[in-house]
Amino acid sequence: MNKIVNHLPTKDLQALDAAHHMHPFTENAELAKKGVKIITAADGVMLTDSDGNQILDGMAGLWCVNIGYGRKELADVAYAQMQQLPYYNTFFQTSHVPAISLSAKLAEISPEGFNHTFFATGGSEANDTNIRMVRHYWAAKDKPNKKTIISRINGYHGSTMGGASLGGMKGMHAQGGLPIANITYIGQPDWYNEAGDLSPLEFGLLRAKELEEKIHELGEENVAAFIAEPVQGAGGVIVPPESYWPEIQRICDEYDILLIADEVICGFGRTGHWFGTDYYGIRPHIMTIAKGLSSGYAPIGGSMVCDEVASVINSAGDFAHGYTYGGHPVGAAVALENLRIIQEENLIEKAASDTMPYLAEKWHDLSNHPLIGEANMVGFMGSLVMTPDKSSRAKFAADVGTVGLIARGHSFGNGLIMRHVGDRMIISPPITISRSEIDTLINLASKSLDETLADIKDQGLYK
Ligand code: PXG
Repeated sequence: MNKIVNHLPTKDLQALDAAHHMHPFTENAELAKKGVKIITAADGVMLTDSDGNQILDGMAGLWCVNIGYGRKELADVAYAQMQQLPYYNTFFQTSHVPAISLSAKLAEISPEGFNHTFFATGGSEANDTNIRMVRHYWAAKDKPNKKTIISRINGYHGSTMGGASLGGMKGMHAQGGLPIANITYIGQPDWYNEAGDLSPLEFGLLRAKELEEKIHELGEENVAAFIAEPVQGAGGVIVPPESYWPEIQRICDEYDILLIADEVICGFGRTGHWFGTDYYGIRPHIMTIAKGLSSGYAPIGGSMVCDEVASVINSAGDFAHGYTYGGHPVGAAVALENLRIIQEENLIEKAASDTMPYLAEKWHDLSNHPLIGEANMVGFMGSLVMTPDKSSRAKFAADVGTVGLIARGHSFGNGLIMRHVGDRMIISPPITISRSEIDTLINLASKSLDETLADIKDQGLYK
């Protein structure tokens, strides 16, 4: 393999980064002082940094490198596609082979009735498409007032104006005058933090019924759609109680609104099925896809659209919407090869029958740790909720995220990428992670929790 190894020393790269590179979701000034961690290579589940350290990537990049790093087949198709047709678009009555083949492949692997895809370059753009598509759909059906989209507090749907508005992240709304008009929110099904004395089943129903109340409040004639992630990812791997999705489905069926499942993280094997909607038995009208679609090797995303919605949109004249790089030939070719590998190597079935239950058992054992109040795992999406008192599900007295940040520091220091969202620790490893790599992940996570506990006791935060 041709490895690119020659680069400047780490401190020079860090200085250049601090001088010229603005980072997303980062306190840039703080980072400039500390010096950024620079990843230079990766193989399987392991990253290499610019000092030659090996790090186990418990997050599959940003929840996306589902088949693991270093699959040369994907590089080969990208190279071949760039030589044959590096770019063409699908506007104005043209198309190209990779976009055609990928849309057909997606129709094959997706749930019954999903035979159409509108491409974008990532999840945010695809969710912007969804906002426009569902409003256009209702307008085409002579119901132009059906514009409002209901979403959830602490949901994540991207970072564009539309995506961030669909998301229910207060910190994002506070910057840039969001949300855009006609988007509104209901509560999230976070039993651990928000249920009080209710059982998970009671609380799941309660939170689902908020959708019905919101529809009544707004008037069904004004509601276009409800959007949600099957399992909230960026919100902290919040696994809804079992009662939640069936009740949401009942409400969506009963009222005349569209259901958008944001599969950007849950899709392409992460839950042990092709889609999170398969895991929960949900029947959406639109699915947002990105990330695992190409395992992150090239940027591509899209909206998978059910037959009924597609037929209305396709019969309503010109859908005045599209992105220069939507369904880019290189991204589409890479995605197709990624799906071929997932399918031919039975990666989802293998994980679901072996490594996923193996990790789940060990992950749940971590709830015996004095710091852990609850361990959640769906497929390969896991969270650990840290608490100073398991019996009362108490929060730490320090600001939310203080302990999470300490735990993340220990984890990175121990060579494991395990992230924090507030005081929850989260993982989402490549679906190809092996049993022995899982053992390593668990040992490093456990060691990091021990060190965190010792630290916060020292600092008087464990109360
Ligand atoms: N929907 C969901 C469910 C996502 O998780 C997007 C849409 C937006 O996709 P793009 O490709 O535009 O980023 C996402 C992205 C995190 C983190 O910190 C999560 C995402 C992106 C960046 C960071 O967990 N999810």
